[in-house]
Amino acid sequence: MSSPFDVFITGDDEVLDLLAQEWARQTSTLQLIASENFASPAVMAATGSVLTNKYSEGYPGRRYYGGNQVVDEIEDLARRRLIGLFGADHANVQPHSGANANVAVYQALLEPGDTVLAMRLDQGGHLTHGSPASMTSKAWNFVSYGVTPRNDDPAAPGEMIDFDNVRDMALTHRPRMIVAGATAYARRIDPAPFREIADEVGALLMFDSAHVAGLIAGGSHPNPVPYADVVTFTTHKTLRGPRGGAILCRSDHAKAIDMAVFPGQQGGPLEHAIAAKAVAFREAAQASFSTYTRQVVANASAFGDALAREGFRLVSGGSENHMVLLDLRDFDADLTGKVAQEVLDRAGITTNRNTIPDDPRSAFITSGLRVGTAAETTAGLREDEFATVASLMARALREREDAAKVERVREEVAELCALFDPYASFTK
Ligand code: DSN
Repeated sequence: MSSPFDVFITGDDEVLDLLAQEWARQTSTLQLIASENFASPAVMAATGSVLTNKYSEGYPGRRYYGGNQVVDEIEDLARRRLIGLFGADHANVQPHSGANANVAVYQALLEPGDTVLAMRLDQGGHLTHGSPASMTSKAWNFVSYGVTPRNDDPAAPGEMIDFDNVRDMALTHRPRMIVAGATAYARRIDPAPFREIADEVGALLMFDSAHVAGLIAGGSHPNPVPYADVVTFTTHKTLRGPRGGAILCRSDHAKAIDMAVFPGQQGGPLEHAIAAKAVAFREAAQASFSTYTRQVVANASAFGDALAREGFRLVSGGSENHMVLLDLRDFDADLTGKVAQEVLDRAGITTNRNTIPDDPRSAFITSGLRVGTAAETTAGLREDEFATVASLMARALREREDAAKVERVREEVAELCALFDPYASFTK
């Protein structure tokens, strides 16, 4: 069956067939990748709109091409809605991705070689937080902070951002910028202590809220805008918009940020994506979106509890956002993240392997698995269903050598998915 969104793709059976396969995959298997979601039909329609035809290098009122009267209004609308959602001075909605947004901020506010203090990739940070594999580490001098050591006492869980380490590193290295925010970290990130440390050493503060932007917009997580000089994020994770990025900043950084995005990093903006961002920002301002984000967080907490009951160790002992980071070694010392991801794929449960703090295995193999609740909460799953998903995951992984048993899990997953149409909630 084709997706209802493919109606205008006629006469191209190869693409139609592949889209139908992907529609079937997304709707008959469980989407647990923490950085994914189901965008609304309105977001998808805007993404596929006539705006894809237009070139509009520059910014509203200052374009290098003619014919941008309507596009100017679209981009202004997106900026206004975004500023309204988070309360910032200035918004740039042109970044094609979160990585572009981060690099544009570095380019805008740093000189080549400046020191930046950010979370290390293997402790939960992002590639653009100065990973050796990223160009960011070649252009700027990244030093890193991490999380506290593992502590299995539930009253004082470890593997939380180590603010003593952040402060020590800041005092030692005197960075020009501190980056808060993470990509594989299941706890709430409080912007206030980052601001205090940044002020103590005279550093700028950038908050990368790619994962939690939707939780912030929905009021389920603290808003970093009053604390940070710049906030970056992606629009397609918990925020549930089109794939893309955005930047919020204080007015004194606005000109430099805009110049760094265009012409510094990018050429023509994707105005169809910007229209879709505008749609998503309006959706995120509704009361129903706050309800959704509260459920995302409640689901992740319940999912983590259920996974712990199945014998998985939760990195940091729990979840306060939309994700759970699992250490697989307590469940099965021989089970790697790579094998777990592959087995779960066969069982119709889509996840991603992830390094965990102090992981003895490589980033390609890993001892961890990251799961998230944003997408399947959109589809309507609640705490009870996430407990069922935890037991399906555990069964598939325990019985991974028995293809028939893994196939039985896949059938049960399909039965569960058949009860939860990800697009039903948008038509209620
Ligand atoms: N790597 C993406 C994620 O899944 O978190 C962020 O860029």
